[in-house]
Amino acid sequence: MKLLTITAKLYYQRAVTIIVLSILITSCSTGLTYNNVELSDIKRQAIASVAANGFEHRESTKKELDKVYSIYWNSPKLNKIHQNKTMNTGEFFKLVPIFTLIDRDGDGKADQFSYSKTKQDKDSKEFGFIYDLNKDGKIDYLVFYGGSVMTKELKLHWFNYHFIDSNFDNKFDIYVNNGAIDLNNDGLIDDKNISAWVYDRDFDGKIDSAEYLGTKTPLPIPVIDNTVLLKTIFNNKEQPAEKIDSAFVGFSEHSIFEQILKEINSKTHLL
Ligand SMILES: [Ca+2]
Ligand SMILES: [Ca+2]
Ligand SMILES: [Ca+2]
Ligand SMILES: [Ca+2]
Repeated sequence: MKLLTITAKLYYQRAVTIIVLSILITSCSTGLTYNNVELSDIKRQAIASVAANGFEHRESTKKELDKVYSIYWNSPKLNKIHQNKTMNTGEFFKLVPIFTLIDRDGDGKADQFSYSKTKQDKDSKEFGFIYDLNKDGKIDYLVFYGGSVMTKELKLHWFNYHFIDSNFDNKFDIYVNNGAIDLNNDGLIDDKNISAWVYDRDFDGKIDSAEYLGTKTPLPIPVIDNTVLLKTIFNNKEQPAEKIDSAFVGFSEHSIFEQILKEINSKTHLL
């Protein structure tokens, strides 16, 4: 009788141990992997590798975070961790008033945001991926979806925009058109690696300098009175360059992207 009780106790303890272990294993692993690496590790490693990169290495930072963007974009999980009416006003937000934060890798923290017409809308093109490079709990690097453009080889290429807060003061000071540049104005992108970079180097909210990178040598773009003329695929022969100012690139207060950054950063507990 005693032996039976001891055996039963042992079985009970073993069963409890197995249950506890499997709970622990399940909670440690999201199961979302890419090439056998956990998605959250891919993001963490990318941030660790680019966080120490200075301004000189901005192109490699861009490439690294683009890689994370496409891996996450192709991952199946779309876990909404916040969804509500936007706190922002203005024409853009009236069209897409629902603000959503999405966890793509299952670590409970937001990797993506979107603005959509309704809560059920799954096809909103107004979305981007977010990074906190200096790990202060605030987003300082945002990659916004652009759309598809045609390459010289007549292949589709998905381009995007990078918005960067390089001095971590919660305001963007670098804007990148990443992959929709058409320097010879033939209606096709010259090279998907060519990007236009626009800078506010003294952080006063106004554009100071700009250049094309990804060309043989950097090509400076003139800045006149807080505006630059960018040769993008969206222009035509009559209007060969797109005139953009500090509001367009998200530098000045109340610009759409400043407001987006503020809204994302107001959800500190989800970042
Ligand atoms: Ca996450
Ligand atoms: Ca940050
Ligand atoms: Ca800044
Ligand atoms: Ca400036």
